[in-house]
Amino acid sequence: MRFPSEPFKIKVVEPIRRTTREERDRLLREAGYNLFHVPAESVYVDLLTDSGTSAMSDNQWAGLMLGDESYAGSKNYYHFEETVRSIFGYRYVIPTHQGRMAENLLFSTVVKPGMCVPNNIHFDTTRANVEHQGAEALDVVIKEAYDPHCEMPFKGNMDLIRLEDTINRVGRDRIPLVMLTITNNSGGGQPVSMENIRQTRALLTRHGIPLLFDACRFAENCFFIKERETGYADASILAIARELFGYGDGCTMSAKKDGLVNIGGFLSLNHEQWVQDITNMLILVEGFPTYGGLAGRDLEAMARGLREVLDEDYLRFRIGQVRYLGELLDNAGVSILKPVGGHAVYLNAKEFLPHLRPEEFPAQALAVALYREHGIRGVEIGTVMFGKKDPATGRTIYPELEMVRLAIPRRVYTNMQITYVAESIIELHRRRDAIGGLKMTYEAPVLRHFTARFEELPPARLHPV
Ligand code: PM9
Repeated sequence: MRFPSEPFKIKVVEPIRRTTREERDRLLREAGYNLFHVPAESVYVDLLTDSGTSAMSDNQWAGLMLGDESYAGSKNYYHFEETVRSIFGYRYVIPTHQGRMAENLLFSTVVKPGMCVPNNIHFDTTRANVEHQGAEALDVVIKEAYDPHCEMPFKGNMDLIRLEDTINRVGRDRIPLVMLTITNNSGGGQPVSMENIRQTRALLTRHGIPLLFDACRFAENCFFIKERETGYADASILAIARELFGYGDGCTMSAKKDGLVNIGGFLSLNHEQWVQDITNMLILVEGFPTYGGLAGRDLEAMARGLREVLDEDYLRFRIGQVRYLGELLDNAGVSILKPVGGHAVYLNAKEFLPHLRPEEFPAQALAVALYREHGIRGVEIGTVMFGKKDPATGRTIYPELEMVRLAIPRRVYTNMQITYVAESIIELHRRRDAIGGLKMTYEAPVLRHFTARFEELPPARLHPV
């Protein structure tokens, strides 16, 4: 079946409140046109993120009741540790309350000012944590990743020629590690192939540089390998994951994605000295190494979620649901980033709103219009999130892609709700000429998208549907 139906039935429901256009218009004004500041209760379909928004299974909820809240040596930690080791294969397992803490602990331990950390594309928290150490966060993805129309099966791949040039230019001593983000969130949730991972490993072995994975969406990446890469059609997701992680020296993980939990993360590594230093820091900022900022019950839910996410029926539905939304939009002539990625559909705002200039934040304007007209919340992944000021000229350097990401929470929305999203966007697309741009009136020095404020520029009003 091309779009598999839900491989679960619904046991508990959470009512959604419908709002009026007038109410959403007021909420937008109060939020400074920043959708992070709109109350979730006033959103009909919330596609802001797939992070921490999963519906847990009955098995995970049952696991919560088995939480052992001992300060040290909780039995849930041992279950969690054994689960992570059996999937990822690294020796040490360090729980953290979410992914960015894993990044912070890693980079504050191994990255020094003036160093450089290459990645296919850094996610925003990863980039910010590298830069916070006074180091350069360098994106070395293949150039096709920046072409929204280029259909390639593994558009998240590392550009190996550029990576080798970077190592030769920067010097091995200034590169403490290389990362691969699977799937590549900032490039559209695109997977990295096993072949590319193998070659990245071989290159780094020649230079004596460790390879780490940003593993947030590892199961989705493994499913794409099974679907698209020769030789893997009959392999289990677990076997693919074991091979993939076997090419690395460790990983950071936000379990809020493919851990199928609402909070949690971890670091898993082989490097003993790093682990010792990270553990000392963990005790200072998160907690004892057998809970790392989480409750025992959270560790149990994470252990169970990491097993469930390997289920092929689940992954087939998951990837199929995202693809379903992408194909409805594509067939209606709405420009999206192609091919459709693992966790989200990305609207190409430059082509959706060709009448807006880059400095009018087209993707943010599109996200605002989608919420105002239809109660759907997406997130800007473009100039607001990744635009930078050139320190020499003060001018904005615009990112290559200007997109609105519609991230689908795992096991949360029915295909009918996804159809509603598609129809709403197609309707908005028909009347896109009436969407005006935005002017930024406040920005924070780092991760500005979370707190930025805007004013609307005319023409700002669409007529009610
Ligand atoms: N990603 C996302 O929505 C949540 C934060 S921004 C709304 O995509 C990668 C590839 C991520 C990621 C979070 C993190 C950080 C690291 N790497 O949010 O700290 O996509 O658990 O993880 C978000 P935490």
